[in-house]
Amino acid sequence: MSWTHTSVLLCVLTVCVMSLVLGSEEAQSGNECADLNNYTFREYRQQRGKVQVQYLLLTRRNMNCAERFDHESFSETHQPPSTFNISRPTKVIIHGFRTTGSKPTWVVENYKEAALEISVLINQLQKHGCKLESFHFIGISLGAHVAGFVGTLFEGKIGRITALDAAGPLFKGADASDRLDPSDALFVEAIHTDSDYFGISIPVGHVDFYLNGGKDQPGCARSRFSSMFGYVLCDHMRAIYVYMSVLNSSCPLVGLPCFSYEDFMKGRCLTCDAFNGKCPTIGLSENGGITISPLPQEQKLFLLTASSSPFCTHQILLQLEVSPLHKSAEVGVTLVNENQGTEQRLRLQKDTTVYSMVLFHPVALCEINSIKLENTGNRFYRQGDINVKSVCLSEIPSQRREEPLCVNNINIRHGAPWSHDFVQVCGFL
Ligand SMILES: [Ca+2]
Ligand SMILES: [Ca+2]
Repeated sequence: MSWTHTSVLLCVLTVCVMSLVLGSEEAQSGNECADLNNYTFREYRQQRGKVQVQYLLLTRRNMNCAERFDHESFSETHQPPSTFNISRPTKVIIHGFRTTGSKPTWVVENYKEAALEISVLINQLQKHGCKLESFHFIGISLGAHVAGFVGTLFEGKIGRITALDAAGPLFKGADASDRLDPSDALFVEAIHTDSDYFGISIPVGHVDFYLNGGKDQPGCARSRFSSMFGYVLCDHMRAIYVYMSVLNSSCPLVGLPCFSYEDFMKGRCLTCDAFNGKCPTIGLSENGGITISPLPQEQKLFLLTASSSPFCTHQILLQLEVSPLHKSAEVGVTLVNENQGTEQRLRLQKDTTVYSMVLFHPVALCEINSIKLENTGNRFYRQGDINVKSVCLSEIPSQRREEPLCVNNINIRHGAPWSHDFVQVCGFL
């Protein structure tokens, strides 16, 4: 499947269907590859607001050359496209907002109309023998709610909906029947990456993955002076890039159940006991790898990701115990492996002596060569020594049989960083 930045953003009123077909016929030999028409607002007005749903078919026989089709292609009097194999699962990818940045309220107005059109097609495919549970809708932004409404029309019997940063504005306060929710498919999963702007903040699936808290993503610009993509769309589009990367890569992205991102970052959610020890994963595993029954509803899951593909990172719990301080302080914690170090800061308060915090690092804990602690202090007054009774590291999700890596009784002076080398070998699993 060739998903590119532009193809993902092309046209809101476009539905792209990919059927995983291994047919024997050659696909559209001699024909030009079909592409989506990207209507302008003026063209849309000229059509008097009529929704134009376009369908492109991609199969393993024509992975890079889409075939256009319409409702007629699957009507009783027509033979379906030769590359379409009803016995194979079908992925329906529904696009989201336009790329122009203009507010596409005309699309929001018509999302149910688009869903109705798609439901006609699904009905026709059913008549050809396709099973409802074999459909997997992947909805991008507004497309997630279109998929949800298609699901409503089929009473939640379609197989799966994956929401890639489901649209937030106008949907957060909507009734569950007017937006994506867990009742729309047998399994609904949502990936949240821009819930403070274009995306939705409330959980809308059986499980909801909040990447880096779900609001802002690492590597995305925070300045208004950066490009349109960097500032406006980067967080929102990250869900798509992460999903594409997971489909192509070998490293898993697993979510940990937790009440809030704050609790997660404070190390209060370390296991997947609620899932019988098997953390839900982003990707194509059946039910996200969840084996418990019944499925949870609107379960929030948290994970940290890197800023670029393949986005995987290791989550490491830092536990720190210090002697009581006279003033608040700050510690810089750097984890180092062969060629990279990651530094994160921890604020220490006068009245607290025990801290825990989730750190991220590109490699597993067993590959980390050293830890460095720095008394980063305060520029405006002289920072006293920090007496660290113990500093411990452990991998998240927790492996019960693994003891944390600890160093005890350290004194860190301002301006004199302390570091410790680990001698360790990664175990064989
Ligand atoms: Ca719904
Ligand atoms: Ca954001």
